[in-house]
Amino acid sequence: MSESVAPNLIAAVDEARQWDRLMQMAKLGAIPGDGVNRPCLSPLDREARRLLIGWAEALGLAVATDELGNLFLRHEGSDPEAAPVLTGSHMDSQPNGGRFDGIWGVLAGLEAVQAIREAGLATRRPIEVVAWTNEEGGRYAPGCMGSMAWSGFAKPDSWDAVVDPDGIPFRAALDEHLAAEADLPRRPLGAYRPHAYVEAHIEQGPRLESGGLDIGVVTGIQGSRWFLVEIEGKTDHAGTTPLSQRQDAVQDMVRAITALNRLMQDPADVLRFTVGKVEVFPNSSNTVADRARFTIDFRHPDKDVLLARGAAIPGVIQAALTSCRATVTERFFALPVEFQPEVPGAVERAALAQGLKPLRMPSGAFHDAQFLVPLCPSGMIFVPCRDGVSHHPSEYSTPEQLAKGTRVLAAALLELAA
Ligand code: HGY
Ligand code: MN
Ligand code: MN
Ligand code: MN
Repeated sequence: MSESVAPNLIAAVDEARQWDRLMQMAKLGAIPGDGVNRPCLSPLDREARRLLIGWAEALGLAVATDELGNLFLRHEGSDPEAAPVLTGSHMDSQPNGGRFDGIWGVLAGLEAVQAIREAGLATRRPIEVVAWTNEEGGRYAPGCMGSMAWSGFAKPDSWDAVVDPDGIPFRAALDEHLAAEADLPRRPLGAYRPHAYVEAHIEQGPRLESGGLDIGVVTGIQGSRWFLVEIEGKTDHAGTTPLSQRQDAVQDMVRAITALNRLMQDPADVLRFTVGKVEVFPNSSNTVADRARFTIDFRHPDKDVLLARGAAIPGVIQAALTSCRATVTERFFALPVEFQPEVPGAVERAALAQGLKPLRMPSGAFHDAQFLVPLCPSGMIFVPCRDGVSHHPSEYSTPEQLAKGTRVLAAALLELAA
């Protein structure tokens, strides 16, 4: 496509329609403070999917799902045999999440396709909008299950026994989900190799807003590793058991986390290390805990650091314990990725052609796009979010910021689907 963008395409992207859809979605799992809690594979998730399917079918898009519950909305091109251009993100949220993380990328794809159709612009390639299953990894670890299974990066049966906080195994939740959506056409997992993949997402950081910039042209995504650490001691009465005779799982958990903090020292402040979830059993003020469990979320843009520091985690934990035993299980491992030049190029051209201010930047958050890189040219579009906040009810982007992102997405899709 030429440097200028089809003006009728820009006009066809409807800011109010997109915002209205977002606010309708925000009601499904609404929590105080304008937040959302919409776990993957839940009745709320299915209600949101039915709402999306309704909009897609009204547009004349073909709807299909697959054995992992990934949802595809297909805009036909003049050459139905051509490899589709794929866009989308996820609809599941954090437990204390916001109204934009993930869902905007899915609705931006829908809005971009609707604008292309309403502007009467034909594409040679089909365009498919996808909602990936379980990107957040909140209910079931790891995250990005849908895109990892679809791209062949991971085998779904390796997650069958993973349980959610209520003890429901992943496989049971998925089977229930598939039964509830048995009316939808179902594709085999990993149906095709896309021509390209573009994911629109809020930045989840402060750079665009603080720089007064409109569009993040995402160049790559840092690496992530998740571990679950289970510490086993011996339960005892808090008033009668001498300290010298205790196998206190909480005390040893504290020692282990303190030792990990030393391992994760980084003067450059590039490394990210989070213990976000801690569970204690029996969790009683006057009983010495016999079990403690905590999660590790470790991230770094450099593969060697990710490998070296990650490999050291189990040994550092074992060395820190004084009386308990620890089991360390790795639950997610995504290497850093650099996006191939085609998609960032298309995104940057679309932003400049619309007189917007783009910034080439890496992503600190992981995304489904990470797992499309081995399959096809992939990339992402970021828009600013208020104070860079995400994974919190106060997460916010303005209707105008989101519409600018969708206009760039629409133009990039039009170029890639030519
Ligand atoms: O955790 C992440 O990076 C993503 O927002 N789920
Ligand atoms: Mn997300
Ligand atoms: Mn997220
Ligand atoms: Mn994502």
